[in-house]
Amino acid sequence: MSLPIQAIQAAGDRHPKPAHLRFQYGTAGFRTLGNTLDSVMFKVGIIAALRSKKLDGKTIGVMVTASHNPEPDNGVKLVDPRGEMLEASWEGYATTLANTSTTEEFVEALAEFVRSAKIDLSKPARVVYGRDTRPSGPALVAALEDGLHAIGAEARDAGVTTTPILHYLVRATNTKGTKDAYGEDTSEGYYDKISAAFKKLVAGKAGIPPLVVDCANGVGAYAVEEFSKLISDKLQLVPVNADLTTPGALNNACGADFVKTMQRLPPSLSPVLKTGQRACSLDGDADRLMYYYLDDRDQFRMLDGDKIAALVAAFIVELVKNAGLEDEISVGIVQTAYANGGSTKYLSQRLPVKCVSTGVKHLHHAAEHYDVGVYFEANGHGTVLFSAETNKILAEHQPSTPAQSTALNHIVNLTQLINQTVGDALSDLLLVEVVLAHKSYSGVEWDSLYVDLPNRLVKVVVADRHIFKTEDAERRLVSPAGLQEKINELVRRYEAGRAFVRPSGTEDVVRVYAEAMVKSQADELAFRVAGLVYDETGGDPAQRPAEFL
Ligand code: 16G
Ligand code: MG
Repeated sequence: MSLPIQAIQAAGDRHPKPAHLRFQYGTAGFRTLGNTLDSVMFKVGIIAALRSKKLDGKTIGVMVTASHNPEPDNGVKLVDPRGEMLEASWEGYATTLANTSTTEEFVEALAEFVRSAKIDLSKPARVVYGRDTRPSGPALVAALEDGLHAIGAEARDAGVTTTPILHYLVRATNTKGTKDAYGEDTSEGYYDKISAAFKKLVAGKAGIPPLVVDCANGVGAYAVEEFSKLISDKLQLVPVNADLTTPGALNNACGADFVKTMQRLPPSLSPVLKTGQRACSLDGDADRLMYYYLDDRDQFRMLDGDKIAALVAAFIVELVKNAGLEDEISVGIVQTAYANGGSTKYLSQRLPVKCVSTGVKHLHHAAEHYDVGVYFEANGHGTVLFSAETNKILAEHQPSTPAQSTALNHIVNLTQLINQTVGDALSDLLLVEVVLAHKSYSGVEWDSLYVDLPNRLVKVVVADRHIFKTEDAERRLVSPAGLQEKINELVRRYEAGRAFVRPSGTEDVVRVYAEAMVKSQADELAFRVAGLVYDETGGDPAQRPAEFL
C-alpha cells in the first residue's frame, strides 16, 4: 500500500507553509503564534496517523494547546499510546516534515520517511484529538482534521478538554479490554474514576473547608465544574477566573505560571481569599497546579510543585509502612534543577532523589525506575507513578491487621485517584486534599515541612541561545567556554548561593535561576549572572538592562 499522494497533495495546497518561518517540535511540541500554525496542524495530522501505523494501529493523541502562554499563542503536541509524551526521535522527524516548504517537498519527504522509518502503510491509523479554549483552536483543529482525512485516519474528536484528560483518553483507549485497562475511554469515565477514588479516600473525613480554584480563565473551569457535580458533598470547589468569553483573559494575571513567576496572589483573588484559607491556581490547559494561602499577617505563602512532592511523598511512605510493605515497595523522587534547595535538602534526607533536565518527559522516564516514583517540577507539573510490579504487590498482599488493610486500601485508591499518564492539575488537587484531610493539615502545617530558600528567575534575550549547552541535568554550562567558572566565582560570594543558566526550550531566551539565604541576595545573584550571560553573548553595552547590575 502506498501513501494517498493525490489526496495529501490536494489538501496540502490549502495549507501552505509561511515562507519565512521555521518551526520546531520543542519541549512541549510546536508552540508559537496561533495564526502561523495552519500548515503545521495539517502536517501533524498526517504525522500522527503515521505514528499510529508505525505502532500497529494504536491510538495516538493530539492536543492543541499553548498551556500557560498568552492567548494569541497556540501549539500542538502528540501523545504516545500509553499516554506519555511522543518518543524523542520523532520530535526531529516532525520538525523536518513541518519545515518542508511546498506540498511537493512535503510529499517527497513523507515518502522518504515512510521508507526509512519502515512504516507499514497497510496498518490502520487511529487518532484522538482535543483542544483548549483558545479562540484560534477551532481553525487549527480544522486544519488538523484535513490532514487526518487526507491520509484516511480513523479520528475521534474529544472536543474542548484539558491536556491530562486527552492523555487519559489515549491510554484508556489503548488498554481497553486488556489486563492493563486504565478506565472507561470517555471524559465521563475519567471524572467517574477519579471522583470515586477521591470519595473512598475521604470517606469519614468531615468538614473539609472549601477550596478556591483559580482556573486561569481556561479549560480547567469545565473540569472544576464537572468534578464539583460529583464531589461537592465532600469538597466544595469555588471557581474564580472561570471566564471563557472575554478576549485576552486566558492566563492573564492569573493561573499557575503567573503565581510561580510573580510569587504573588493573582489580583483577582484578593477580594475572595480570606486569611488562612487555602487556594490554588491551574494553568491554561490544567496540567499544572500551584497552591497558596495568606498567613496570619496576610502575607502570601506559596506551596509549589516541590511542596506538593514533599507532602505527597511523605504520605505515601507512611501508608506503605502502615500496610507492612516497606521492605517491598520503595518511594523515590524526581526533581529538576529548579527544585528549591530547601526541598532537595529535606527530601534527600528521607528518600532517594534524582535530578533530571527540565521537561515532563525526562521526569516521567526517571520516575518509572522507582517502585513508586513521585515527580514534580517546581512549576507545579507532576504526578506519581506506580510500577507494574508495585501494582502486582498491592493486588497480592495479604494484610495481617485491620490497620494494614486500611493502609493498603488507601494506596490502591491512590493508584486510581492519580492520573499516571501525565501531571494533572485536577487529579493532583484532589490528591493534595486527600493528604491534607488525612493529616488534618492546613496550609500552615504543610508549609512548615521545610523552609523555601528565597529565589529569583530572570530571562535574558540573547542573539543565539543555541550556544548555551549544559550538562549534569542543566546545572552546569559547558558552552560558552569559561562562563561557568565565572558563575561559580560569583555564587561563592553568597550564603547558600546556587545559580544555573539554561537555554529555554519554549521561548527564544536564556533562563537564569538563583537562590540564596535572603531574598535581596537571591535577586542580586540572579541579575549578576544574567549580566554575565548578556556580556558573554556580545550584547550591546548601551542596551544592557539596568537591573543586570
Ligand atoms: C514545557 C514543559 C515543562 C517545562 C517547561 C520549561 C512539557 C509538557 N512541558 O512547558 O515541563 O517546565 O516547558 O520551559 O514538557 P522552558 O524550557 O521555556 O524553561
Ligand atoms: Mg500546561
